[in-house]
Amino acid sequence: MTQQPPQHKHLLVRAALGEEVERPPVWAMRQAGRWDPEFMKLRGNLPFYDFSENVELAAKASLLARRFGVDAIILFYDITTLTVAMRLPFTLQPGKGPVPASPVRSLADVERLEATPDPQQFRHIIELLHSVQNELAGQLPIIAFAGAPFTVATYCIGTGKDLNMTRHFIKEYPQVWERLLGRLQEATVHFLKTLIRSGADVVQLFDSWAGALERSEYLNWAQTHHEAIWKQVIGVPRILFVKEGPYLDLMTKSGAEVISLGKRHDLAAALRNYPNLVFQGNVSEELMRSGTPEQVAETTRRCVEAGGGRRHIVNLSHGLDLRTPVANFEAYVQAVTAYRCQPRVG
Ligand code: 1CP
Repeated sequence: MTQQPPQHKHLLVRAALGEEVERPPVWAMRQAGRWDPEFMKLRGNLPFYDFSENVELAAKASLLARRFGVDAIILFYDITTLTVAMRLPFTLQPGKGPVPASPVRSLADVERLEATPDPQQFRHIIELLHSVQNELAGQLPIIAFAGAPFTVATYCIGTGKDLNMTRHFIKEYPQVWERLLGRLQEATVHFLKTLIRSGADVVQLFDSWAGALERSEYLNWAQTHHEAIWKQVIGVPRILFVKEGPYLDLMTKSGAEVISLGKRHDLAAALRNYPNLVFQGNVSEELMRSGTPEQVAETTRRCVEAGGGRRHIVNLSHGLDLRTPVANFEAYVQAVTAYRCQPRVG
């Protein structure tokens, strides 16, 4: 699955492949972001896309979490970075998130989106990957990611996490919606394959808002696309994240080898019920925001115990809240890096 000899495989990659490890690896979704005072200094007043398209700044932002001792670096860009490369520009609006310059409304709008944009269009991401790779010199694996078609489509039509508005749009423009999902699927495959070829060690698909769908909607708008993407995007460990995804039976059939769990899930039960899969999660980001470092350390240790040391990547249920104290993030990482698995007997 990887070109490196086994002794050089990163801890996170070994865990993602279900191999024996000395302790589970740890990182956090949104580890590179506004919760970190060092990030805020770096960010200054630059608009989001200007910041993330600046390779030097984006590389520094990606690498900030290294000082805490995490086991992976996620590249600093956004799920809308790909749609910008497809020629749908966005601006980031405070309190709203990414807003398209001109929301998709018609088949012609969909046709205008480039399904396989020339990698020149996202050259800054490839350069970012290379720059982070140079800086890391093989010390840590690099996670590249994409939004899944459903979640990215909600931003393209301008509804974001407002599911009622999204359903309203789909009722009004069913054909536009279907074509948009198809086009995003194609672009996502192209984008992730390019990043794997450029050296990404792991990829994660974020379908953040699909967890709120009814089962039949999930099957049509999320599951179909996860399966199609994972059939084509191969060669490195793949992680699927659906925020509080209720359909674990479907998530585990997507083709990803790692499934990210939320607070609704029981980690130990998932490991028992799906012996061929690896699970990521599921420390509470609410506790990370509001608890003491001691409480965070204790909860994290319980999560590591529930994982049993193998087939487990420690992470949060969702991303870090921007009010998370630095001392809590330190306590979270240290609780994992201090842990040692009991050697197996026999
Ligand atoms: O002002 C700022 O700095 C903007 C905040 C921000 C950041 C730090 C945005 C805007 N995007 C990012 C980077 C980002 N986005 C990363 C890389 C950094 C890291 O993980 O450490 C990643 C993985 C994302 C992914 C992303 N963007 C998701 C999926 C993950 C999730 O949190 O569910 C989603 C839904 C987005 C959309 C988005 N981008 C930004 C905002 C404010 C939003 C809306 C989020 C919301 O409404 O909750």
